Amino acid sequence: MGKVNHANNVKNSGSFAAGVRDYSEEGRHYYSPGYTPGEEEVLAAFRITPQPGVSREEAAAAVAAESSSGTWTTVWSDLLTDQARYAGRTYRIEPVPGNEDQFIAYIAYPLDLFEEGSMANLMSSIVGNVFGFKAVRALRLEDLRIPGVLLKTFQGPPHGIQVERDRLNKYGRPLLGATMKPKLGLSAKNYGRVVYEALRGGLDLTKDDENITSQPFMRWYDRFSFVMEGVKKAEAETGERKGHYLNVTAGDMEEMYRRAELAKKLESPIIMVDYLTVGFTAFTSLSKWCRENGMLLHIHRAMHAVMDRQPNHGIHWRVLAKWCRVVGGDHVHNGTVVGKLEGDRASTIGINDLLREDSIKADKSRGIYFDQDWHAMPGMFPVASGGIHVWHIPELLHIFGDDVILQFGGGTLGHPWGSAAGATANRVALEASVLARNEGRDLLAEGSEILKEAARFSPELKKALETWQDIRFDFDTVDKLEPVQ
Ligand code: RUB
Ligand code: CA
Repeated sequence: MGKVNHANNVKNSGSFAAGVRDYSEEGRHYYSPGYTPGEEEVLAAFRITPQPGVSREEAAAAVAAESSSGTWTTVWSDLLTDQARYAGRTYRIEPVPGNEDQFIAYIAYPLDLFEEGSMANLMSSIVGNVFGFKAVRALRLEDLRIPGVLLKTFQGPPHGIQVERDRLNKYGRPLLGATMKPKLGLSAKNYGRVVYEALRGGLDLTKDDENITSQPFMRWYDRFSFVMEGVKKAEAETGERKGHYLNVTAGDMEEMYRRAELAKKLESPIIMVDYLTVGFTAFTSLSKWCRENGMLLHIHRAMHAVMDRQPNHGIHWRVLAKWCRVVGGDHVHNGTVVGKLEGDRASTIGINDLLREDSIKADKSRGIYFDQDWHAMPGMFPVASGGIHVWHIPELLHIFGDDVILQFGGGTLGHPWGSAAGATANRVALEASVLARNEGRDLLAEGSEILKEAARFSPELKKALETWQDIRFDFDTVDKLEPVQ
């Protein structure tokens, strides 16, 4: 038995587990340069950093093998099936400009490898054991093309952008929201009051923060009741539809359904879930419940940075975002570009399109490796949230366009005159920016002018502009796209 060799045409090129397996004959499927993937295959782009001494071809073949049908040694039972049919194939290898240690491997997986409608199964294959594989120092899933035949076995967003606009009766502008603060510690009655103040001041939607569930200081039943009292009062006073994302995240599925049922009974238009911390199977069940019960679903992405922030290891956010649309949310956080949290500009805009459009073309300058058609799956609202305030509004409108939810937590509740004034300031700034854009003005060049003009008629906006005049988050991005060659 020779050295491990995952590719028959790179004989004995590596030795990360010498003598364990000779892939020379049966392993040829895992490394098939020039192979043309079929329309029905799942395609992955992995950033691979091999161990010293392991060739690119061998590392790529090893990743393809471990994430599909192979294992570390030859097993007699391989001969009982057709390995050619079930192997993942590396069909292309690309260098990473400016980084000799890494390369991109494109792998095609046959449709046969995946169960219909199971994100858990897809993940266990493609981002499963392979991430701990010793032959690679680091591994990152940059993008994943899900073929139409597999995509259509998933539900997708319970309702989507157009249905939400119709239900809320709001058109032609971004929706305006806010995360309620302090995140933890308010009693239910005070919390409901904070919601009411923000909504009556001009917001469309308010939101539980990711870690509010049912703590001793505010159990979920009381929170839901007082919040909906606030929502209804604000609706009655303003004559507009309003909503609050009631977080139903809980320790088990039965409890999540119980909370969702109360939200429905109280006529909340929307609930929310932390889709990564509850897990994809729980998320799938809740998403189906939302479609069946006419409930909108907001998705918080708490924990995403654990998986997506390291540039050389983990799962890129664009993949986690795609999985969110596949399984089904109506909104998902996608960063702000300008705010307090990490997010490269071109990449964030590319992901907005992946969330909203019917079909997206591969474009490496935006980090998109594959064409992705959504086959009539509704689009989701990206949510821009995290350290944004009124000065950012013209630029946010320029970056995101109309189909976005702009959420100002600190930027609403931090207004010196209270959250109703903070909400009014943001609503006036947003409507003035939309009007200016529709009149053909340049939001980037004239943004400050547009806001200052509007502030002449809005003391709340004037005060907000003074308060957040010098607050910026000018830090270097950790996870940058490399230049396209
Ligand atoms: C917003 C907030 C949200 C984050 C989520 O508070 O705490 O949980 O925006 O992050 P504030 P992301 O508006 O006061 O900063 O949107 O990147 O997932
Ligand atoms: Ca938060």
